[in-house]
Amino acid sequence: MPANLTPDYRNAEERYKSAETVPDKLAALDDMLATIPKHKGTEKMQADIKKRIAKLKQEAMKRPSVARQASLSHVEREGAGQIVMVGPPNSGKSSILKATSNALPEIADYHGTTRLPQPGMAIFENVQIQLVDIPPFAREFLQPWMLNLVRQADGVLVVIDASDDDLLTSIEEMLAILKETNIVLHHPLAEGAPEVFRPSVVAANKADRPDASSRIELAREILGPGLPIMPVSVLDQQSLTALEREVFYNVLGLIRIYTRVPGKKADLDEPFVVPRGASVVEAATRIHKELARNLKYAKVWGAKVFDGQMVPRDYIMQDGDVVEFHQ
Ligand SMILES: Nc1nc2c(ncn2[C@@H]2O[C@H](COP(=O)(O)OP(=O)(O)O)[C@@H](O)[C@H]2O)c(=O)[nH]1
Ligand SMILES: [Mg+2]
Repeated sequence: MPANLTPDYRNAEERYKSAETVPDKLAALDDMLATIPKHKGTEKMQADIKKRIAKLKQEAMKRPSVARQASLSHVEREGAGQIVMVGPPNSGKSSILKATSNALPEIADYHGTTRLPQPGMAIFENVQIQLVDIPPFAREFLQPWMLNLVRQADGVLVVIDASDDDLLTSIEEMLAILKETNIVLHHPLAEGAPEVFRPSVVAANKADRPDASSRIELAREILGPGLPIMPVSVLDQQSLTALEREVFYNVLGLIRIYTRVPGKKADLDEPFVVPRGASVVEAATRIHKELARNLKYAKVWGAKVFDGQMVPRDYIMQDGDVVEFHQ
């Protein structure tokens, strides 16, 4: 054995091989580096260990949200709004999170891979929406903190599996759980909204699979008009973009506006996100309180006005409006 590896080193190496989490792997690699005999014969091995440490650290940086889990019942809100994903096992919640965001969730073809809330930022054009993946919304997996997250989030994305013959059974189970826990999911623009509800939409995922559309029709019947279904597939980018759009505009009820300094071009990469229905003065308040206080009028470039039209303080902002505030 040219390297003369010590039992301590071998022990650390064993721990590295069997480690399942990033922190465990990192700890084992650190021990390997500390215990490896330092001589010419192990130089390559030392370099290799350092490389693995650097790579893991970089990976860990890409998922800061996992490390920041202070308590399961609360996920710190980031971006324009927080959407929690609710659905039966295997419907593709983790896959949707992965396809729309920078998160690296575990995806496996067995039930209940996700045991912790797993947030990621979905990038819809130029805004970020936080998607939180949680364990399956089925009796077998249900935990109280999951309900708390659903109650606290800005909106709910229900993900059902359009390839599953037991689709209706799992929807019924989910609806029963919601009923028992007094959580009402409803689309904000759908008729018959109760006074208190969680703004929601349903994604029927795996729409690429055979017979998906007939299953979706059956699902529409049990979910009713209050919870409209959007067919999606993680294999179809357009369907995911349409879903993000729906979540941003309708579930979260948000629009994007851009500001412009007189004589300069608007920065169309830096939207301000404001609630749908916000007036010029309300939008100004969100951007800067001082700005709103001294606001006299604004000039707006957008779909409902002619270019640079002077509008009063109570003009209702439209998505994509460019606004120049005047004091
Ligand atoms: N054909 C197809 N398979 C999908 C789609 N979305 C997810 N899957 C597969 O369905 C399985 C379960 O997905 P996963 O994201 O782990 O489901 P989760 O339990 O809801 O998180 C995995 O094998 C995925 O590859 C989809 O849109 N189309
Ligand atoms: Mg999952």
